[in-house]
Amino acid sequence: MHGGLEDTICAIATPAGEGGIGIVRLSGPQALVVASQVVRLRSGHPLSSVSSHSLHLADLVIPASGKREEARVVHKRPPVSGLLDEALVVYMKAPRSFTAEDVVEIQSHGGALVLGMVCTVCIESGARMAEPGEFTKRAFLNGRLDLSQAEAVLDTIRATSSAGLNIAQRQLRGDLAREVEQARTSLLTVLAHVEAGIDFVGEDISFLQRDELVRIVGAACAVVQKLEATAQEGRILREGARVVILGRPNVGKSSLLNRLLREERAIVTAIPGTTRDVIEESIDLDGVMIRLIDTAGLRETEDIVEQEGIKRTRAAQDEADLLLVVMDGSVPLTSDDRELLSAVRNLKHVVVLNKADLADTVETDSALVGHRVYAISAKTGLGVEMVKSALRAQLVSRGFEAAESVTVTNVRHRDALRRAGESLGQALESVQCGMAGELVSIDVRAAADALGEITGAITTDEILGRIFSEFCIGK
Ligand SMILES: Nc1nc2c(ncn2[C@@H]2O[C@H](COP(=O)(O)OP(=O)(O)OP(=O)(O)O)[C@@H](O)[C@H]2O)c(=O)[nH]1
Ligand SMILES: [Mg+2]
Repeated sequence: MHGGLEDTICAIATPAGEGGIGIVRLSGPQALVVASQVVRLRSGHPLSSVSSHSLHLADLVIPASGKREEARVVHKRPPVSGLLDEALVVYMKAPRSFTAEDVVEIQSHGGALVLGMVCTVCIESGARMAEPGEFTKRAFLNGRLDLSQAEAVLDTIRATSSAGLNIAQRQLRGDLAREVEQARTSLLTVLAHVEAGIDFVGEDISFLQRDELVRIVGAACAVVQKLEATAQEGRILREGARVVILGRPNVGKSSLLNRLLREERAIVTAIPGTTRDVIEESIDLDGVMIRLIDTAGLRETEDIVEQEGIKRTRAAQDEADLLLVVMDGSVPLTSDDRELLSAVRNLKHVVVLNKADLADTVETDSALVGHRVYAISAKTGLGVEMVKSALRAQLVSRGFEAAESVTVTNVRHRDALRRAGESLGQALESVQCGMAGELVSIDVRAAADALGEITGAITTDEILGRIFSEFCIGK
């Protein structure tokens, strides 16, 4: 990313395409000066005279100044001079803005041409085009957000379920950062003591220190492990869970998919081997997004197309967060059913005995002992709500809804937590084995640094580049 904080940056902050309104955002020391080129307040006052955080009606104009001739041009030059649009304009004085810099937002009608022209004039007046995520990056660099909060901005924009949104909002409010920072601060205190001990006493840690050290490092370790343990579920809440529907042919897998989706998405026939390809659709289970994957029925077959389908079933199965195993409950279990039951025994799964509207002959079969079994009818809808609750409960077992709980959703955070946990485990072991303070402090330092990566207390341009390049321009 080029350019420092002294630049004034500009971008269209609303999505591309037509919209009722569109917003051009300016941030940086020259925001007011630049915006003044394109904004003429209806009140007749100069833009620089308005009070912060108030909205003003204005005309947007192309200025006649010669400045434009020498300027850098990014957008196409506007073909006409004069009036562009009418707009509402707000000035947010530093540091009370998203970036903690002077910000001007120009809300015009949401036409691509108008917004592009407003940007062009701003750029010709001294601003430069913002890089992807640069507004949020500035909020971070200016200390308005820590790194985990900056990432929560993106999670909020991309949230696909209410649960995911809820977690992103808690992270944006600093819940994760607070827990991580607390643990890191306690480790830094330990480090200061241990290092002082090394410098001044010139020998190992005293016994008293040792107890205290074990206590503090142990507490930090517990926090790290607690957070890390939420990551599996966190990923599901953020990205959705992959639930693969498995079973032998003709048991009603596609019928169940259709029933759960409440639409006739997959073809259903009485002919075994109907589904050949993998069919994937999303449903929202009470705030949790689930990708439901219907597959080709598992059996030995000579049919090349069906063989390929079964290959895809196996591949989908490997990437599943949960298996929804379907059996025909109106007939005795077959050897294929039994084989499948034992294959999924140690995987996360739910078993449904379908066609309960016909007869329920197998519910007492000993092969089902130890499995979570639901008798249902995809045809009538009987028991389907129970299956939905069971799926949700299997996927998100923890009380993540509780206001005080913090859930880790980000792979980068999980990785940092894992490294911190490993270093802390190592440190505890070294203390208990009576190792020298120097050795202990190396691991404690590594853990503190790993935690610092989460909040951005420890960071590199490379990490920042990677995080913010995922954002769109204007965010
Ligand atoms: N009576 C009854 N019939 C059902 C039920 N569910 C499915 N069927 C019937 O069972 C047959 C097979 O249903 P599908 O949903 O195509 O089964 P499938 O498991 O997807 O089959 P393949 O794609 O061939 O593996 C169809 O004739 C359905 O109408 C049910 O709950 N009750
Ligand atoms: Mg099918």
